[in-house]
Amino acid sequence: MATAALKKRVQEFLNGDKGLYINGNYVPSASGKTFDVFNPATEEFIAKVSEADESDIDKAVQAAREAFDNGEWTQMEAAERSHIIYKLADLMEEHREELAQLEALDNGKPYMQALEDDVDGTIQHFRYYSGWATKITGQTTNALNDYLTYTVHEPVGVVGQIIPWNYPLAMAGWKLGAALAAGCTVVIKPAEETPLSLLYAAKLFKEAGFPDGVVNVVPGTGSVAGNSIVTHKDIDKVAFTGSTETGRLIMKTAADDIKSVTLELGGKSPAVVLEDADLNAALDGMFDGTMYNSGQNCSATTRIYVQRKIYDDVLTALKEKAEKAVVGPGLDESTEYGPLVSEKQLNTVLGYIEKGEEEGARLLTGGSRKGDKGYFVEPTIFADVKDDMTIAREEIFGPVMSVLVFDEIDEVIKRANDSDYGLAASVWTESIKKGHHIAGKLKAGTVWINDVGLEMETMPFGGYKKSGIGREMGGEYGISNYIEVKSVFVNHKID
Ligand code: TXE
Repeated sequence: MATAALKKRVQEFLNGDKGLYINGNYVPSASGKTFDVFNPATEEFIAKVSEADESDIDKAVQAAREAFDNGEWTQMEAAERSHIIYKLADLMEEHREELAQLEALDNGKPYMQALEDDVDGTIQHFRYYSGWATKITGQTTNALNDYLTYTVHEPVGVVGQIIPWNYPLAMAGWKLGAALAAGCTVVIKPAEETPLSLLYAAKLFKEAGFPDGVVNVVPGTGSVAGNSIVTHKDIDKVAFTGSTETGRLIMKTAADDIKSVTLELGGKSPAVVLEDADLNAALDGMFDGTMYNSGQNCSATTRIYVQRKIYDDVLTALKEKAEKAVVGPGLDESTEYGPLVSEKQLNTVLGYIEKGEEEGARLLTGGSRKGDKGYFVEPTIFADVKDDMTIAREEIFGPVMSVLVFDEIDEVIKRANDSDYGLAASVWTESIKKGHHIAGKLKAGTVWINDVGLEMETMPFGGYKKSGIGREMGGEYGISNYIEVKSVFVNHKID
C-alpha cells in the first residue's frame, strides 16, 4: 500500500505553534494549556494544540462582538462580503490537498474522500453561500392603508458554533457559510479530536480579507470551551452538530438566556428495499449508506429493511461486499474505509456489537476490531435483527449494519418510523408510485429514492424528532438560522 507523503505546508503547520485563532491572530491560550492530537490510524501523536478555557472564549467573543458592533464587516456592502467569502473558497482551493491531508491524518478518513467530498464540498458550499450575501431580502406588506409596512432581515449578531469530529471541515463550512453570508460574526469550536483542518484554514480567512474578529477558531473541550460558548452572555445564537445527549444539554443551558439554537443531532436512519428494486444499485446504496466514513455519519442508513422475497440474496451479497472492503489508514491510497476517530468511539462501537450478539442478532460478518494498532473495526453486518434490539434503536456511529426483514409496505412504513430519530431515510424501488408513497409517509428530514447520502448546499438538511431543530444549507433555509426579522410601520397619512 502506497502512503502519500505529507505536503510541505502540512509539515510546516504541524511543526509550528498551533494557537487559538482570535481577532485575526494565532495566540497561545491564556493558561498556556495545550492538548495533544492523535492519528487514529496509528495512535501516534500528531500535534499539540492550544486549549481554550473560559477566558479565551471571552476574548474571542469580545473580538467577535467588536467586529459586529463597530467593525467594518457589518458596515461593508453585501457585495463586498460576498466577494470575501468567494475569495476564501478560492484560497481553500489552492490549499485543498493540504486540507485533505490534514483531514485524513486527524480524522482517519480516506484521502480521496477527504479531498473530493469534504474539502471540495466545503469550497462549493462557500461559493454557493457567497452568492446569498446579496440576496437577503425582507418583504413589504399591504396590511394597512396609509402605512408602508415592511420587514428587514438583520444578522442575528455574534454566533457560537460547535463542530463534531466526523466531518471537521465540512461541518464548519456548513455553519460558517450561512452565518457569514447573513453578516454575523463567529466564535467556532472544532471538536477536540479533530481541530487541525479548521485551524489551518483560519489563516485563509485573513488572507481572503475577513476583518479581524469576524471568525475566531477556539479549539478546546466540550465541557469547558463548548460550555463557555453556550453560556456566554454576549453570544446571540448557538449552532451545534453532535450527539443528541449534548444537544439536549446545550438547549437546556441556552434556555437560561433564551438563546436561539440550531441542533443537528443523531440518527438511526432506515433504508427500505422493496423486492422490485434495482438490486445492484440498492446493494451499493445499502452498503455505502451504512459504511461510508466508517459509519461515523449522522445520516447513515443503518436499519436496512429488506422485503422477504429478496432477503436471503441481499444478505449473501452484502456479506461479500463487507468481506471485500479495504479498511486501512486514510493516507494509504487503496483504503476505502478508515479507522474510527478515537479509542472512545472504538469502545462504544465494540460495545454495541457485543450487545447485538447478546440480544440474539445473527452476526453475518465482521464483529471485531481489525489489528491491534489504530481504531479499525471490520465492516459488520447483523441479520435477523428485531425492531426492539438495541442495535436497531440506538445510534452506533460505526461500521455496523442491522438488516431486518419485512412483508408489507404499510408494515415497513410503521416500523421505519418507530424511532426516536428522524434525520434521513432511503427507499429502493423501481415503482414511482411506491417510491413517492413511502417517501411521503416517512418521518425524516431527508428522503432519498433510489439513492443515498446525497447532501448539498442547495437542499436543506436537518432532522425530525430527536434528530434536531432547524435546517442547515438549502439557501434561505440555512440563512434563516442567522437572521432576526424586524417589522417597520411607516405612517404616511396626509390629514
Ligand atoms: O459527541 P458530542 P461525542 C454522536 C455519535 C457519537 C456520540 C458521541 O453517536 O457516538 O455522538 O460523540 C462538543 N457544551 N455524534 O461525545 O459530545 C464537543 O467538544 C458544548 C453524532 O464526540 O456531541 C464537540 O465539539 N459543547 C454527530 C461536539 O460537542 C460540547 C457527530 C460534539 O461532541 C459539550 C458527532 C457541552 N457540554 C457525534 N460537550 C452528528 N450528528 O453528526 C461536548 N461538546
